[in-house]
Amino acid sequence: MPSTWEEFYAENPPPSDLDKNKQRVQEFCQKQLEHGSHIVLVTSGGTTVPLEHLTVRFVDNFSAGTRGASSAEYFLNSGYAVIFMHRIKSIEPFVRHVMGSKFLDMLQVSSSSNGSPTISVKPSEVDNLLPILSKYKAAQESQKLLQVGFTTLSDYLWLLRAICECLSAFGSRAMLYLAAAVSDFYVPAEQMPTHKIQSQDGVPTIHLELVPKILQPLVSLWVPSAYVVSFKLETDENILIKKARSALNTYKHKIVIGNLLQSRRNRVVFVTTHDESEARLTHSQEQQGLEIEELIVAHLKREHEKFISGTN
Ligand code: 9Z3
Repeated sequence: MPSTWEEFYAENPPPSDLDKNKQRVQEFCQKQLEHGSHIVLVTSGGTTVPLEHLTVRFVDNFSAGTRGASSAEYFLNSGYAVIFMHRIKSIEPFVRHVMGSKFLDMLQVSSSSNGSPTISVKPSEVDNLLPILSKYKAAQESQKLLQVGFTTLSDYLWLLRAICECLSAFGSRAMLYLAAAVSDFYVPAEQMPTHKIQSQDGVPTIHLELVPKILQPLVSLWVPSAYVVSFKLETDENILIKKARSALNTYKHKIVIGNLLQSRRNRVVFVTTHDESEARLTHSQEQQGLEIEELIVAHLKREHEKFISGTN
Protein backbone atom coordinates (compact mmCIF):
# COMPACT_ATOMS: atom_id res chain seq x y z
CA MET A 1 0.00 0.00 0.00
CA PRO A 2 1.51 3.40 -0.93
CA SER A 3 1.48 5.84 1.97
CA THR A 4 -0.96 8.73 1.96
CA TRP A 5 0.34 12.29 1.66
CA GLU A 6 -0.44 12.85 5.35
CA GLU A 7 1.66 9.80 6.26
CA PHE A 8 4.49 11.03 4.07
CA TYR A 9 4.70 14.32 5.97
CA ALA A 10 4.35 12.54 9.32
CA GLU A 11 7.15 10.09 8.51
CA ASN A 12 9.67 12.33 6.75
CA PRO A 13 11.05 15.26 8.75
CA PRO A 14 11.13 18.77 7.26
CA PRO A 15 14.42 20.18 5.93
CA SER A 16 16.41 22.18 8.49
CA ASP A 17 16.03 25.42 6.49
CA LEU A 18 12.24 25.15 6.08
CA ASP A 19 11.34 27.82 8.65
CA LYS A 20 13.83 30.28 7.18
CA ASN A 21 12.53 29.69 3.65
CA LYS A 22 8.91 29.89 4.80
CA GLN A 23 9.59 33.30 6.25
CA ARG A 24 11.24 34.51 3.03
CA VAL A 25 8.27 33.25 1.01
CA GLN A 26 5.75 34.86 3.40
CA GLU A 27 7.49 38.24 3.22
CA PHE A 28 7.71 38.02 -0.58
CA CYS A 29 4.05 37.08 -0.93
CA GLN A 30 2.97 39.86 1.42
CA LYS A 31 4.77 42.41 -0.77
CA GLN A 32 3.23 41.01 -3.97
CA LEU A 33 -0.25 40.97 -2.42
CA GLU A 34 0.13 44.66 -1.52
CA HIS A 35 1.15 45.41 -5.13
CA GLY A 36 -1.77 43.39 -6.53
CA SER A 37 0.65 41.32 -8.63
CA HIS A 38 -0.10 38.09 -10.40
CA ILE A 39 2.21 35.44 -9.04
CA VAL A 40 3.60 32.18 -10.38
CA LEU A 41 5.39 29.38 -8.60
CA VAL A 42 7.87 27.78 -11.00
CA THR A 43 9.31 24.47 -9.81
CA SER A 44 12.45 23.37 -11.59
CA GLY A 45 15.09 20.64 -11.62
CA GLY A 46 15.02 17.06 -10.41
CA THR A 47 14.52 15.74 -6.89
CA THR A 48 16.97 13.30 -5.31
CA VAL A 49 16.01 10.22 -3.32
CA PRO A 50 18.72 9.49 -0.73
CA LEU A 51 19.68 5.88 -0.03
CA GLU A 52 21.35 6.73 3.32
CA HIS A 53 20.53 9.35 5.98
CA LEU A 54 24.14 10.57 5.89
CA THR A 55 23.85 10.62 2.15
CA VAL A 56 26.68 9.42 -0.03
CA ARG A 57 24.44 7.85 -2.66
CA PHE A 58 21.09 8.86 -4.08
CA VAL A 59 18.75 8.23 -7.02
CA ASP A 60 18.24 11.30 -9.19
CA ASN A 61 15.52 12.46 -11.56
CA PHE A 62 16.32 13.78 -14.99
CA SER A 63 16.09 17.57 -15.37
CA ALA A 64 18.75 20.20 -15.95
CA GLY A 65 16.36 22.99 -14.98
CA THR A 66 16.41 24.70 -18.37
CA ARG A 67 12.62 24.69 -18.74
CA GLY A 68 12.06 26.21 -15.32
CA ALA A 69 14.84 28.81 -15.48
CA SER A 70 13.93 30.12 -18.93
CA SER A 71 10.20 30.10 -18.11
CA ALA A 72 10.89 32.15 -14.96
CA GLU A 73 12.49 34.84 -17.14
CA TYR A 74 9.51 34.92 -19.52
CA PHE A 75 7.04 35.10 -16.63
CA LEU A 76 8.95 38.07 -15.17
CA ASN A 77 8.87 39.68 -18.59
CA SER A 78 5.10 39.19 -18.68
CA GLY A 79 4.64 41.05 -15.39
CA TYR A 80 4.37 38.10 -13.00
CA ALA A 81 6.03 37.94 -9.60
CA VAL A 82 7.95 34.66 -9.63
CA ILE A 83 8.84 32.20 -6.89
CA PHE A 84 11.54 30.06 -8.47
CA MET A 85 11.73 26.84 -6.47
CA HIS A 86 14.68 24.94 -7.83
CA ARG A 87 17.02 22.07 -7.25
CA ILE A 88 20.15 23.54 -5.72
CA LYS A 89 22.91 23.74 -8.37
CA SER A 90 20.48 23.35 -11.28
CA ILE A 91 20.12 26.03 -13.96
CA GLU A 92 18.95 29.44 -12.73
CA PRO A 93 17.29 32.39 -14.51
CA PHE A 94 19.70 34.93 -16.09
CA VAL A 95 22.82 33.12 -14.84
CA ARG A 96 22.03 30.37 -17.38
CA HIS A 97 23.20 32.65 -20.22
CA VAL A 98 26.70 33.08 -18.82
CA MET A 99 27.47 29.86 -17.00
CA GLY A 100 30.86 28.31 -16.37
CA SER A 101 33.80 29.17 -18.58
CA LYS A 102 31.49 31.22 -20.85
CA PHE A 103 31.46 33.93 -18.18
CA LEU A 104 35.22 33.90 -17.64
CA ASP A 105 35.73 34.04 -21.42
CA MET A 106 33.78 37.34 -21.45
CA LEU A 107 36.32 39.00 -19.17
CA GLN A 108 39.73 40.48 -19.78
CA VAL A 109 42.56 41.51 -17.48
CA SER A 110 44.53 44.68 -18.12
CA SER A 111 46.82 46.96 -16.12
CA SER A 112 45.57 50.28 -14.80
CA SER A 113 47.79 53.40 -14.84
CA ASN A 114 49.21 52.56 -11.38
CA GLY A 115 50.11 49.07 -12.57
CA SER A 116 47.48 47.15 -10.59
CA PRO A 117 45.39 44.63 -12.56
CA THR A 118 41.81 45.52 -13.56
CA ILE A 119 39.13 43.13 -14.77
CA SER A 120 36.58 44.28 -17.32
CA VAL A 121 34.14 42.88 -19.86
CA LYS A 122 35.67 42.46 -23.32
CA PRO A 123 34.24 45.20 -25.60
CA SER A 124 33.14 42.49 -28.06
CA GLU A 125 30.99 40.89 -25.31
CA VAL A 126 29.25 44.03 -24.04
CA ASP A 127 26.32 43.68 -26.46
CA ASN A 128 25.80 40.06 -25.33
CA LEU A 129 26.05 40.73 -21.61
CA LEU A 130 24.19 44.02 -21.37
CA PRO A 131 20.63 42.79 -22.05
CA ILE A 132 21.07 39.88 -19.62
CA LEU A 133 22.54 42.09 -16.92
CA SER A 134 19.85 44.75 -17.40
CA LYS A 135 17.04 42.20 -17.05
CA TYR A 136 18.72 40.62 -14.02
CA LYS A 137 19.14 43.99 -12.30
CA ALA A 138 15.57 44.99 -13.17
CA ALA A 139 14.27 41.76 -11.59
CA GLN A 140 16.31 42.44 -8.46
CA GLU A 141 15.24 46.06 -8.19
CA SER A 142 11.57 45.31 -8.74
CA GLN A 143 11.82 42.56 -6.07
CA LYS A 144 9.66 40.32 -8.25
CA LEU A 145 11.88 37.25 -8.12
CA LEU A 146 12.42 34.98 -5.14
CA GLN A 147 14.59 31.87 -5.39
CA VAL A 148 14.30 28.97 -2.96
CA GLY A 149 16.25 25.74 -3.20
CA PHE A 150 15.60 22.04 -2.59
CA THR A 151 17.62 18.89 -3.08
CA THR A 152 15.72 15.82 -1.92
CA LEU A 153 12.20 14.68 -2.69
CA SER A 154 11.26 15.28 0.92
CA ASP A 155 12.70 18.86 0.89
CA TYR A 156 10.70 19.46 -2.30
CA LEU A 157 7.40 18.24 -0.85
CA TRP A 158 7.79 20.21 2.39
CA LEU A 159 8.70 23.39 0.56
CA LEU A 160 5.91 22.97 -1.97
CA ARG A 161 3.28 22.69 0.74
CA ALA A 162 4.69 25.71 2.63
CA ILE A 163 4.64 27.85 -0.52
CA CYS A 164 1.09 26.75 -1.34
CA GLU A 165 -0.03 27.94 2.11
CA CYS A 166 1.15 31.44 1.12
CA LEU A 167 -0.16 31.30 -2.46
CA SER A 168 -3.71 30.47 -1.42
CA ALA A 169 -4.18 34.16 -0.46
CA PHE A 170 -3.83 35.10 -4.16
CA GLY A 171 -6.87 33.03 -5.20
CA SER A 172 -7.14 32.78 -8.98
CA ARG A 173 -4.26 35.25 -9.46
CA ALA A 174 -1.78 32.51 -8.54
CA MET A 175 -0.40 30.12 -11.11
CA LEU A 176 1.55 26.98 -10.26
CA TYR A 177 3.89 25.86 -13.03
CA LEU A 178 5.13 22.46 -11.91
CA ALA A 179 8.06 21.77 -14.23
CA ALA A 180 10.31 20.03 -11.69
CA ALA A 181 10.98 16.36 -12.34
CA VAL A 182 9.68 14.74 -9.18
CA SER A 183 10.54 11.18 -8.25
CA ASP A 184 7.69 8.65 -8.20
CA PHE A 185 9.65 6.37 -5.85
CA TYR A 186 11.48 6.84 -2.55
CA VAL A 187 13.05 5.06 0.41
CA PRO A 188 11.00 5.89 3.55
CA ALA A 189 13.05 7.52 6.32
CA GLU A 190 12.58 4.64 8.76
CA GLN A 191 13.84 2.10 6.20
CA MET A 192 16.99 4.05 5.36
CA PRO A 193 20.36 3.15 6.91
CA THR A 194 22.12 5.99 8.71
CA HIS A 195 25.59 5.27 7.39
CA LYS A 196 27.02 4.64 3.96
CA ILE A 197 26.00 1.29 2.47
CA GLN A 198 29.08 -0.95 2.53
CA SER A 199 30.10 -3.01 -0.49
CA GLN A 200 31.65 -5.61 1.83
CA ASP A 201 28.08 -6.47 2.91
CA GLY A 202 27.35 -7.67 -0.65
CA VAL A 203 24.85 -6.48 -3.24
CA PRO A 204 22.29 -4.24 -1.51
CA THR A 205 18.58 -4.79 -1.98
CA ILE A 206 16.98 -1.38 -2.27
CA HIS A 207 13.23 -1.29 -1.89
CA LEU A 208 11.51 1.81 -3.22
CA GLU A 209 8.00 2.82 -2.17
CA LEU A 210 5.54 4.81 -4.26
CA VAL A 211 5.45 8.53 -3.53
CA PRO A 212 1.91 9.70 -2.71
CA LYS A 213 0.37 11.80 -5.48
CA ILE A 214 0.81 15.29 -4.11
CA LEU A 215 -1.17 16.98 -6.91
CA GLN A 216 -4.29 15.61 -5.30
CA PRO A 217 -4.17 17.63 -2.01
CA LEU A 218 -2.46 20.51 -3.80
CA VAL A 219 -5.35 21.02 -6.22
CA SER A 220 -8.24 20.12 -3.97
CA LEU A 221 -7.06 21.51 -0.59
CA TRP A 222 -4.02 23.76 -0.64
CA VAL A 223 -4.62 26.11 -3.59
CA PRO A 224 -8.15 25.25 -4.79
CA SER A 225 -8.64 28.59 -6.61
CA ALA A 226 -5.25 28.72 -8.35
CA TYR A 227 -4.43 28.03 -11.99
CA VAL A 228 -2.42 24.80 -11.75
CA VAL A 229 -0.24 23.65 -14.64
CA SER A 230 1.57 20.31 -14.46
CA PHE A 231 4.02 18.73 -16.89
CA LYS A 232 3.94 15.17 -18.11
CA LEU A 233 7.23 13.73 -19.26
CA GLU A 234 7.25 10.58 -21.36
CA THR A 235 9.62 8.88 -23.78
CA ASP A 236 6.94 7.06 -25.80
CA GLU A 237 4.88 9.30 -28.12
CA ASN A 238 2.08 6.71 -28.17
CA ILE A 239 1.18 7.16 -24.52
CA LEU A 240 1.89 10.88 -24.00
CA ILE A 241 -1.58 12.30 -24.60
CA LYS A 242 -3.32 9.43 -22.83
CA LYS A 243 -1.15 9.92 -19.73
CA ALA A 244 -1.59 13.71 -19.81
CA ARG A 245 -5.36 13.35 -20.07
CA SER A 246 -5.44 10.78 -17.30
CA ALA A 247 -3.53 13.17 -14.96
CA LEU A 248 -6.03 15.90 -15.78
CA ASN A 249 -9.01 13.66 -15.10
CA THR A 250 -7.53 12.43 -11.83
CA TYR A 251 -6.45 15.74 -10.30
CA LYS A 252 -8.91 18.07 -12.02
CA HIS A 253 -6.42 20.91 -12.44
CA LYS A 254 -6.38 23.28 -15.37
CA ILE A 255 -3.82 22.08 -17.88
CA VAL A 256 -1.20 19.41 -18.46
CA ILE A 257 1.73 20.17 -20.73
CA GLY A 258 2.94 16.98 -22.34
CA ASN A 259 6.51 16.67 -23.57
CA LEU A 260 8.78 13.92 -24.80
CA LEU A 261 12.30 13.68 -23.48
CA GLN A 262 13.64 13.57 -27.03
CA SER A 263 11.83 16.65 -28.38
CA ARG A 264 11.13 18.72 -25.25
CA ARG A 265 13.10 21.71 -26.55
CA ASN A 266 10.98 22.15 -29.70
CA ARG A 267 7.54 20.64 -29.08
CA VAL A 268 4.99 20.54 -26.26
CA VAL A 269 1.28 19.67 -26.21
CA PHE A 270 -1.24 21.63 -24.13
CA VAL A 271 -3.95 19.30 -22.88
CA THR A 272 -7.10 20.63 -21.20
CA THR A 273 -10.43 18.94 -20.54
CA HIS A 274 -11.93 20.46 -23.69
CA ASP A 275 -8.94 21.01 -25.93
CA GLU A 276 -5.59 19.85 -27.21
CA SER A 277 -3.09 22.10 -28.97
CA GLU A 278 0.58 22.19 -29.71
CA ALA A 279 3.48 24.64 -29.56
CA ARG A 280 6.35 23.87 -31.88
CA LEU A 281 9.57 25.54 -32.93
CA THR A 282 10.90 25.04 -36.43
CA HIS A 283 14.55 24.18 -36.87
CA SER A 284 15.30 27.66 -38.16
CA GLN A 285 13.52 29.28 -35.18
CA GLU A 286 15.68 27.18 -32.88
CA GLN A 287 18.80 28.21 -34.79
CA GLN A 288 17.82 31.86 -34.30
CA GLY A 289 17.77 31.26 -30.54
CA LEU A 290 14.00 31.27 -30.05
CA GLU A 291 12.97 29.25 -26.99
CA ILE A 292 9.82 27.16 -26.69
CA GLU A 293 9.30 28.50 -23.16
CA GLU A 294 8.47 31.91 -24.68
CA LEU A 295 5.54 30.29 -26.52
CA ILE A 296 4.50 28.26 -23.46
CA VAL A 297 4.45 31.30 -21.17
CA ALA A 298 2.56 33.45 -23.72
CA HIS A 299 -0.07 30.70 -24.05
CA LEU A 300 -0.44 30.27 -20.30
CA LYS A 301 -0.65 34.01 -19.64
CA ARG A 302 -3.60 34.23 -22.06
CA GLU A 303 -5.31 31.20 -20.53
CA HIS A 304 -4.68 32.44 -16.99
CA GLU A 305 -6.23 35.82 -17.81
CA LYS A 306 -9.33 34.09 -19.21
CA PHE A 307 -9.46 31.94 -16.08
CA ILE A 308 -9.26 34.97 -13.78
CA SER A 309 -11.98 36.81 -15.67
CA GLY A 310 -14.13 33.67 -15.86
CA THR A 311 -14.23 33.71 -19.68
CA ASN A 312 -12.48 30.41 -20.37
C1 9Z3 B 1 8.95 18.17 -17.34
O1 9Z3 B 1 8.35 17.42 -18.05
C2 9Z3 B 1 9.94 19.20 -17.87
O2 9Z3 B 1 9.47 19.76 -19.06
C3 9Z3 B 1 11.37 18.60 -18.08
C4 9Z3 B 1 12.28 19.78 -18.47
C5 9Z3 B 1 11.88 17.96 -16.79
C6 9Z3 B 1 11.37 17.58 -19.20
P1 9Z3 B 1 14.81 20.37 -18.36
O3 9Z3 B 1 14.72 20.73 -16.91
O4 9Z3 B 1 13.60 19.36 -18.68
O5 9Z3 B 1 14.64 21.58 -19.24
O6 9Z3 B 1 16.06 19.59 -18.66
N1 9Z3 B 1 8.75 18.16 -16.00
C7 9Z3 B 1 7.86 17.27 -15.30
C8 9Z3 B 1 8.48 15.95 -15.07
C9 9Z3 B 1 7.69 15.08 -14.10
O7 9Z3 B 1 8.26 14.61 -13.17
N2 9Z3 B 1 6.40 14.90 -14.33
C10 9Z3 B 1 5.62 13.92 -13.59
C11 9Z3 B 1 5.24 12.85 -14.57
O8 9Z3 B 1 5.54 12.98 -15.77
C12 9Z3 B 1 4.35 14.54 -13.08
S1 9Z3 B 1 4.59 15.85 -11.97
O9 9Z3 B 1 4.64 11.85 -14.14
